[in-house]
Amino acid sequence: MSMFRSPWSASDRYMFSDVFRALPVPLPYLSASLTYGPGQRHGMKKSILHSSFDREETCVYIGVDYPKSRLMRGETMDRKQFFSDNGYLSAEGVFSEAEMDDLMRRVAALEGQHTPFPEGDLKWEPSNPSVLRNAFGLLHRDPAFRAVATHPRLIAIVQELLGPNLDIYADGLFAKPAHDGSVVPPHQDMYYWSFEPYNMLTAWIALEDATRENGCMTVIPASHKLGLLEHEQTDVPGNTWMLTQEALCKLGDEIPVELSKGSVGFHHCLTYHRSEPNRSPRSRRAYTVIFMTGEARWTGTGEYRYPFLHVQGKPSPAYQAMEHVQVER
Ligand SMILES: O=C(O)CCC(=O)C(=O)O
Repeated sequence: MSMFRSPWSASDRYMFSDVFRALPVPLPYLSASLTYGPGQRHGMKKSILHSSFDREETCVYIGVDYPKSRLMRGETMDRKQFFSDNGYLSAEGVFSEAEMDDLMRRVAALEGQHTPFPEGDLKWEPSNPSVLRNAFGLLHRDPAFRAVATHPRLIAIVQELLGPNLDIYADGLFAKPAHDGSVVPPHQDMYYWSFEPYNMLTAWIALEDATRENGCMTVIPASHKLGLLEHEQTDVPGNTWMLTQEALCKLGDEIPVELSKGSVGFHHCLTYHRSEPNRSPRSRRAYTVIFMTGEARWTGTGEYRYPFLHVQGKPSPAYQAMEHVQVER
């Protein structure tokens, strides 16, 4: 194994293809994927280019700092591979600050109850009943949320991860007001949902910067590979299930997923995740959209709370069956 530092570290001067061209190996022998971990805030992520370029699996690790604009561009990394290996992915700068500000204004209108909304779709912070903790079914009531949930920039990434046939199962606001936003205990989303196969993901859209201080999500990389684990009931309002102690013991180390405003964190439906209370003076709000593939079948017995939304490609059996089921509103 040889190891050398990139001469372009911390520089924005070269495109990924330039890096490739400059490597001292012929391209046919090079298979590469760009991965990046949590770390620097506001879009500057420490990136590593893993390259396997000869039959002896010699590796070159090159430190490259890619700015936000670079990470946004799909062509520079194998996002599908990263997501399939790790069960999560962060994409920087998918939405603009202005797009997020517009949704934030709409959240504020909901909080002030200036927007008519079914009370059952709103959940308030137990410690502060004037502050929203969750709001569900937003895309069915507000075209601005629907536009973000189905935005081509978002769908392009979801399509990379799940394939071309996409439906939306549900959407919701996950808000943590400054100082008292409450905990979300560790869980796998699939424990809450009634679909097969277990091949769904959540797009967690950061309406504001999400940091360790204000309760960003933490995930355990590759935990989605362990299948559906045992959960037990909690008394946290809105989050009724958490992984059992026994299940938690099987899992590895967790990492925080810090995201700047307008960035999107994706997590697989079996990926362990949780979030801490918000102990900071800054609120942390996220809009989440749950996607399913064209294979998704509904395995539940009850009625659907919200109609599914067909996005593109072949509609799933779950979506098709919905036409025959009364949606409870
Ligand atoms: O926003 C959070 O803190 C938790 C969100 C969550 O559990 C989810 O999106 O599945």
